[in-house]
Amino acid sequence: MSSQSEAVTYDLYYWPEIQGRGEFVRLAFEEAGATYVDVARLPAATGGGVDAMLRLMRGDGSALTPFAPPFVKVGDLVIGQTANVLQFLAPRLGLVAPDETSRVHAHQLMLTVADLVAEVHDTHHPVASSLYYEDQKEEAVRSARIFLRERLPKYLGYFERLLGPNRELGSYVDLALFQLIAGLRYAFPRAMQRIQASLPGLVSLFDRVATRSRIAAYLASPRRIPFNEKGLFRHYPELDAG
Ligand SMILES: N[C@@H](CCC(=O)N[C@@H](CS)C(=O)NCC(=O)O)C(=O)O
Repeated sequence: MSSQSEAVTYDLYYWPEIQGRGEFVRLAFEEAGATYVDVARLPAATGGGVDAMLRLMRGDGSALTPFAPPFVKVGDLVIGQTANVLQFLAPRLGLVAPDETSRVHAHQLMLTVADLVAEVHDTHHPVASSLYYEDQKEEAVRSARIFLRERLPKYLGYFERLLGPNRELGSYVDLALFQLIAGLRYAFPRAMQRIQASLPGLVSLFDRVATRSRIAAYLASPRRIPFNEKGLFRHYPELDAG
């Protein structure tokens, strides 16, 4: 895969205190060694902060206004939707083979990752995103139980079959699968202990991505925000049916 990294600076806009969906984009930048600014994590005095992000989301008429973060700004271009952002960035960062089939298949898989991510979110917010977890805990317990029993093994089994033993997909989707496993292990340690026993390909991919030099350096740096209970992958022991 030839790297087409350009000497450009990418502005990433995402919530500053969580990994969330923004982490899929951060990992791509980090793996490529790209120059990027995590705008909302900078002080407002230097043009950063959440307000800078919200200003772009209100729209100023010069770019297609994104509905929600993460989004990326390159020059005048503003691009939203995680999978779409990665589809745009990957050829520029050398994170996908340049042929059409490779790009379309990587995008297809990233959209499947996005579907799974939405279901993970719905385990702790099954009724409404606007309600507190505590106000939908009963439904969350039920939702998480079914997710862990039926949906998660189905999704991960699918990715495992694609990977085969000791293989990588060879695109940014490998980074996304790494992040999925990291997040799922944080949120559901007991259930993942059981489920991952039949996922040797994904476990091996996780280990190998974690030790890639740029990713290892990133994970050890303060740029990697720790998982927490404000993000996408939340650890609530009552949701982690073993
Ligand atoms: N489908 C979008 C979902 C974006 C999304 O839900 N972003 C969250 C943070 S991870 C958000 O801030 N949503 C605000 C909202 O939905 O009102 C994507 O994959 O990027």
